[in-house]
Amino acid sequence: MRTIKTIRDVPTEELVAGGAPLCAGCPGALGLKLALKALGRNTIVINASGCMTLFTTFPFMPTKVPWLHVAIENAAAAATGVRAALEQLGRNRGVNVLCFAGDGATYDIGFQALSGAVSRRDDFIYVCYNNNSFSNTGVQMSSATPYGTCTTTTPLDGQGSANMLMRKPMARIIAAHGAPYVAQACISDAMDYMRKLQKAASIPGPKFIDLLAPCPTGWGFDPSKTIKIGELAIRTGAWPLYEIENGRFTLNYRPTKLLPVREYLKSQRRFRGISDGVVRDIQGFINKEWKPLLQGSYWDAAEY
Ligand SMILES: Cc1ncc(C[n+]2csc(CCOP(=O)(O)OP(=O)(O)O)c2C)c(N)n1
Ligand code: SF4
Ligand SMILES: [Mg+2]
Repeated sequence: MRTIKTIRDVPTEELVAGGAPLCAGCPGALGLKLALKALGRNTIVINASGCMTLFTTFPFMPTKVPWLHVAIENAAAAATGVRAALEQLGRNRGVNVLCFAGDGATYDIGFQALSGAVSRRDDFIYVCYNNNSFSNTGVQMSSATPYGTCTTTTPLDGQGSANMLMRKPMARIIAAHGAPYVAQACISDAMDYMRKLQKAASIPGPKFIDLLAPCPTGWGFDPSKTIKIGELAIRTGAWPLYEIENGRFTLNYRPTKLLPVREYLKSQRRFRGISDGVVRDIQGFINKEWKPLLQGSYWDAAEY
């Protein structure tokens, strides 16, 4: 694994071949490609059922590293098993065990397995590619779906409201388990994401990265805009980039001024029709969250 400091260090070798039957502009596909560039060939991928499972529709196998497709509930439990098997075989050294799972699999259906594996201090990297919904089955709300978002199970109610629940603060929940490395990243900042992956790989124990993955199909934007939408999420403060290393919080993107969140919301059909009041609520949540974040008081920040 070559350390990536600048873009020149990024390997040109592709460990994911083209031609997978995912949507154009798919953020999960990009997240996986970048993960394998950062972690290299000595990686075993464990995938929970979701959109990324389409990568490996039998008999096609586009990844040049081993790929274990498991049920939606148990990616982290499978990581425990893979690590134990590697140990028994004496082939443990330098191998990255990478769970690559959606937000539905992570925040909801596979949460118990993840919590257990982190509590046991098993050695794996867990990337949640977070497209804010159960996309593969028709864009249903998950507990990663932010307040104010329309999904097929939280449609507009006629008064400009949609999902009225706050998302689970998953990075914070895993940090509270005592995981040695936890981060939020976004596919639009590839260098930050790959740096985080390499740092995670250098630390023993459970590592968790919540990767914002703007999904053209589920969020309603043109597939050419995936990176742009991720940038807007970062620059409006809707998705802060940070890492928590052995309890030490670092904010990775500190803007002089955040863009108004309306810029982010108006770029996607999933927010079309929400009322000005809901937009004001969201801006209020972000303003409230960023005050403590900028002062380094992570645990005082209620996340949007
Ligand atoms: C126990 C169980 N419930 C439901 C499903 C059906 N299912 C397959 S993929 C999927 C969506 C997963 O959502 P997420 O983890 O966010 O991944 P995404 O589809 O967004 O990539 C669901 C609900 C399943 N495979 N197993
Ligand atoms: S629905 Fe979204 S996450 Fe799923 S394959 Fe399409 S773009 Fe990718
Ligand atoms: Mg999802």
